[in-house]
Amino acid sequence: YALKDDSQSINYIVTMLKRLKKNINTKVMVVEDSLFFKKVLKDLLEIHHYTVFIANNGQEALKLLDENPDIKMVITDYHMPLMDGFTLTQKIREQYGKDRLAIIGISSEGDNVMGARFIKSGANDFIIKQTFLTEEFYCRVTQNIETLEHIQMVREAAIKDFLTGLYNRRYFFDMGKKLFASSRRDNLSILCCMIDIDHFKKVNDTYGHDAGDIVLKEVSLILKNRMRETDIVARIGGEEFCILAVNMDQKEAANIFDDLRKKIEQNQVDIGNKQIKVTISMGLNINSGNSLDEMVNRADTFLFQAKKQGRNQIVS
Ligand code: GH3
Ligand code: MG
Ligand code: MG
Ligand code: MG
Ligand code: MG
Repeated sequence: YALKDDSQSINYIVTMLKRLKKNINTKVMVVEDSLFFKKVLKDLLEIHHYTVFIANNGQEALKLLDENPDIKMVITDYHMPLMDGFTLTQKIREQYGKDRLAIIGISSEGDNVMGARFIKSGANDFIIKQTFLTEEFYCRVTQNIETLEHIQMVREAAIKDFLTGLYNRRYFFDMGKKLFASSRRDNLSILCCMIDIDHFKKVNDTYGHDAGDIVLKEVSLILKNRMRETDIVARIGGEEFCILAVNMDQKEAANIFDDLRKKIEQNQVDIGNKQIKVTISMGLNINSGNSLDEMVNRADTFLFQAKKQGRNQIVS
C-alpha cells in the first residue's frame, strides 16, 4: 500500500487488523458456476479472513441462506445455469432486506447496464470481473459489510432498551400487533403477561438509583433466560415489563410464570455493598381480547388486582 508517511501507515494497519479480527465472524457466500472464479473469489475473501460459503447456482444459494441465516453478504455471478444473478438477487430480496444482507453482483461482461440492472434487482453494488483489482474488490466488500453493520447497530438501538437489553416499548407494540394478527389467523393461542416490580420506589429511595438500575437489569435477565427465544420480552415502562408468547400451553404458562415469580423472590441482587431482594406482581391474560391493545389492557387490569391483593402474585 502506497501511503505518504509512517503514521498514516500505522493507523491504516491498525484499522485493517481490527477489521480482519471481525471478519472471522463474518460469513460471505459466493454464488458462481465458473471453477476458476470460484477459487479466485474464495481465496481473496479468505486472505481477509472472511468465512466463505460457496454455492454453484441460485438454488444452492437459496438453500445455503436458509440454513445459515447469519450470512451477511452474497456475491453473485450473473451468468449461471438454472437461475441468473438478477433473478437470484430478486428472490433473495423477497426474504432478506437490506438491513439483513448485502448483495454484490459480479459479471465478466460487465457494463453500466448490467450494474444498473443488478442494483435495480436489489443488489447493493456491482463489480466487473475482468477489471477488478484485488484492492478495489476488498474495499467494496468491506464498505458494504460496514454499511450493513451500521444499519444493524442503528436498528438494534431503535428496538432495544439501553439499560436492560430487552426489547423496548415501541418494538413490543409494533411486533406485538403482527404476532397478534398472525396468531389469530393461524388459530394459535397467544398470551400477554404484564409484570411490575413491587415497591420499586423504595429500592431507589433506600439504596439509590444505581442500585435500582442493577435490580432492573437482573430482573430483566431472569425474565429473558426463562422465556423461549421466540417470545417477546420487553421493558415497556420504568419498572414494568410485558411478555407476549404465542402457542404456549396453558399449563406450561402457569408453570413458567409461577417459576419466574419464585425465581425473582428468591434471587439475591448484589448491589455492591449489600444483597437485596425484590418481588414482582403479574397480570396474565391468556387468549382474551380482539386486539393487542385489548390483550394488554386486560393483563394490566389483572396486574392491578395482583397489587391490590397484596403483591408478589399472579392474577389471571
Ligand atoms: P408498586 O408495588 O405499586 O408497583 O410500587 P412501586 O414503588 O414499584 O411503583 P411506583 O410506580 O410508585 O414507582 C416506580 C418507580 O420506578 C419510580 C421510578 O423512580 C422508578 N424508575 C423508573 N424507571 C427507572 C429506571 O430506569 N431506573 C431506576 N433506578 N428507577 C426507575
Ligand atoms: Mg457464470
Ligand atoms: Mg406502580
Ligand atoms: Mg412497581
Ligand atoms: Mg409501575
